[in-house]
Amino acid sequence: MAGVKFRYYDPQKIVAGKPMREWLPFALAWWHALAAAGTDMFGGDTADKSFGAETGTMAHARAKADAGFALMEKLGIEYYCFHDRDLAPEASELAETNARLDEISDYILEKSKKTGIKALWGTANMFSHARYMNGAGSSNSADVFARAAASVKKALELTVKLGGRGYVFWGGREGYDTLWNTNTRFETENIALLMKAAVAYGRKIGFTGDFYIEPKPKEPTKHQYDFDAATTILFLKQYGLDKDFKLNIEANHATLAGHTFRHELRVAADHGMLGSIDANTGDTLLGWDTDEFPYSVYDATECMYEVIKAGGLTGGFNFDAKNRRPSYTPEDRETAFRMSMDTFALGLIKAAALIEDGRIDAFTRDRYASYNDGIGAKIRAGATLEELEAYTLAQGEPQLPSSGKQEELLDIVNEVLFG
Ligand code: XUL
Ligand code: CO
Repeated sequence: MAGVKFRYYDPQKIVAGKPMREWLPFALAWWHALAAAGTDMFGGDTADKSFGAETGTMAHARAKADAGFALMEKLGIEYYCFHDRDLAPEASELAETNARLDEISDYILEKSKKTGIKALWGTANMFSHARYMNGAGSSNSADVFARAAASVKKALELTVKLGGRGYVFWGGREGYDTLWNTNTRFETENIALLMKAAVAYGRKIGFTGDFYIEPKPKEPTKHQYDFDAATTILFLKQYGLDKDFKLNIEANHATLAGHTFRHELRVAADHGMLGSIDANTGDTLLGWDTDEFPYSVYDATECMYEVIKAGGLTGGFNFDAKNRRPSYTPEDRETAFRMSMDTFALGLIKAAALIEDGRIDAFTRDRYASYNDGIGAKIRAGATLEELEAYTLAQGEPQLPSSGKQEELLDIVNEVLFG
């Protein structure tokens, strides 16, 4: 039971036909909540994330798990997301690295059994180590590709063991910095081969969840292959991966790609591929991935409108977010989660109210009324150019389309949101 007082989040409250907790499976990101301590390009840690143990040790790995579960229990968060590297420090040999992962996942599994808190998704960190300087699946080195595959294998095993709903590929360095040294076609084929091998192994060991790609256009590479939702969907369809994969849409990645968060959600949903969400926000004045805790009720309302229309997520809402560097206390951490959970809860309430109000949906539906019958119905059935020319010659020039009424719709949104 959550020990935190929320203003809007009430897990059992029914909104749009389902309890809030079913619409909003919140998750804690192990890397931000339990590791990131404020270091940036210009300065070191401000927060203390040692949790009473020496960092880089297995004792610290256990202390992180203890702190993570305590925080999730307090907040009533039922899921967490992890990279292999977040759980236990890497050793010099793969066998020892894997043994450490076995040990810590046994420890986490015990906590999971006691609390019911499970993994939302797992992934392999294939971007931090120097070996991945040119990517993992897209590396020019076949040995690095093989090493990455070994990490994916282990991370999939961990995901299944920890009850994960999904497995994520974020192509951290799966991109290029210059086309002068890059065979883009070869690299994308290899990324697809790594993903195909992952699907085959995952299904073999009983992973029934979704694989996700998390699009991001750049950073750390100049260009990343999984640039945005549309690019990623094309890639998945081209390589026959679209039945096993969906998308994990991150708000800050959307804006880096020059889209709104809502646009990326809509594109994914239009293709039946909206799987999960990395809930955070960027800063319009900063051109990088600042991973801030989401606070905009307007953005959250737009998000939840798309999620309700899509019928919900197979994944959840992973707070891929960290406190600002000067907000470094444990209390700040708790407040950040509480504030963002309330933001999405209020977004859900307001999105449901917009749908219930019905004016916007009715307007959008009626805007296309000219396709309901007559020539419009013929177009929808696949009219030829000759037929359409004959129609226009007989009919004369068309009238202007009906007004988009954008300002009126924005006014309705304000009215529903703010009264
Ligand atoms: C990086 C990012 C990652 C992924 C998981 O921008 O979002 O943390 O979510 O690798
Ligand atoms: Co992310």
